[in-house]
Amino acid sequence: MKNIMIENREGAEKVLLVIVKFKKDKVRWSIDEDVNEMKELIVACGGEVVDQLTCSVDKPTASHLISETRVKDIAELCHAQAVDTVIFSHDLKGSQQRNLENVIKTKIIDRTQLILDIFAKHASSKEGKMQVELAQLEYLLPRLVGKGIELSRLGGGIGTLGPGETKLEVDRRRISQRIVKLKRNLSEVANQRALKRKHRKDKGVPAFSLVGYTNAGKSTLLNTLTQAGQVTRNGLFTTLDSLSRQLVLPNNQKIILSDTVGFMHDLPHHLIEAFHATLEEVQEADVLLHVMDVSHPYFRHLKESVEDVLKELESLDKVTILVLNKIDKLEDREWLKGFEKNFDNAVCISAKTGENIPELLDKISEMLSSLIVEINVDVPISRMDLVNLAHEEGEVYSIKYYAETINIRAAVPKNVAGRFYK
Ligand SMILES: Nc1nc2c(ncn2[C@@H]2O[C@H](COP(=O)(O)OP(=O)(O)OP(=O)(O)O)[C@@H](O)[C@H]2O)c(=O)[nH]1
Ligand SMILES: [Mg+2]
Repeated sequence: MKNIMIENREGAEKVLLVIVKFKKDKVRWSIDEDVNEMKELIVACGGEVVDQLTCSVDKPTASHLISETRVKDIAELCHAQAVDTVIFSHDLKGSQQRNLENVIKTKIIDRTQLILDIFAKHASSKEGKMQVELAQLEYLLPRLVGKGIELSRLGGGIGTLGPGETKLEVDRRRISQRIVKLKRNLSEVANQRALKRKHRKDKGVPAFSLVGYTNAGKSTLLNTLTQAGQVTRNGLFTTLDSLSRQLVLPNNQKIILSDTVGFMHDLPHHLIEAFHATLEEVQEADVLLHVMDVSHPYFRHLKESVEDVLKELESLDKVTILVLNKIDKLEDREWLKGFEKNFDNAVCISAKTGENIPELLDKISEMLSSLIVEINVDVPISRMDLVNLAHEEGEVYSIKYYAETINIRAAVPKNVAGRFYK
């Protein structure tokens, strides 16, 4: 699908940033944090913020989200600064976006559109492109409904089907069909991934998944540990696809390490849904490596946002190693020791310089041994299902059949061990 968001013209597009804050919201993000992140997103889209304005909203209005006075302020600023695009830090309904455009006479974009635009720019694999297109179309579809009202007016009075509406219905049908096709193709991709994971599981190779806020250094760490050659860059949402590599630990144990798309606070819901196939790597992982950029001024908030996304993926309870990355950028490291002590499994590293990587590898080995338990158990002769379970989930040392019992000796994942003792 054509890139529907900011188009990169010659020179940067002049942007007016509108930060929307709801008075009664108990938000953990300060205005500065919102401004900084929105600016990074805008830069990633090829825009340049020429001015900014904060709208403190008591009650959002159905028509424009913000008050009419503020809409006028924005229109004046746009005129004075020859702004090309106004970008809202809060999502807008289709009707609000159109109403704002009618008054302000400038292109209006919301945060979700901005994020979708970056994703569209960075998607390179077939799967990545399909996932982005799905998210874009799902964003677009409900917004076309509003346009229908407008276009049908052009068509004439009650009962007349205007040409605009006919075209709109065709567009809507085409988009809906395309969504169905993309979902079907993506579910095939998900099946292929599931099959690959099953092969790995059959071989008993544990899966570790790198997760974290965008730009935390996940891909850099994958490269340092496995020479994967993953693209890394100082910017938001560099990686969109999941990439898995084998890592052999110093004690010769093998694991699979996967890199994936970075998270962000208030990530649009249908983006998470569209990236279902990619994010399944996280959901299916045995252990998560949560990579944090500790040189980021608000890294504690970023950690909470990552945990929000993990919760949405039902993966917050997974065994997790907290990887406190970019320590080479810190002048003072004393406070970090205190922070590290708050967690059972935290390791301070620099993925870039390689500092403390051996400690991280030790931690990975340690987690690995805590995931597996050895069992030596007698089960009733009728319980062949448990023999199968031992073969499927673990490493079988011996199976001995007696008159009424079966003796199973095996190493199995901790989370299934209990089933043998019921
Ligand atoms: N100084 C320093 N820079 C680092 C370190 N790790 C990563 N970086 C830099 O941080 C930037 C982001 O790194 P990436 O590895 O692309 O980050 P990511 O988490 O994969 O980001 P996304 O793919 O966007 O989610 C790059 O410029 C890296 O060179 C580190 O330990 N120290
Ligand atoms: Mg990356």
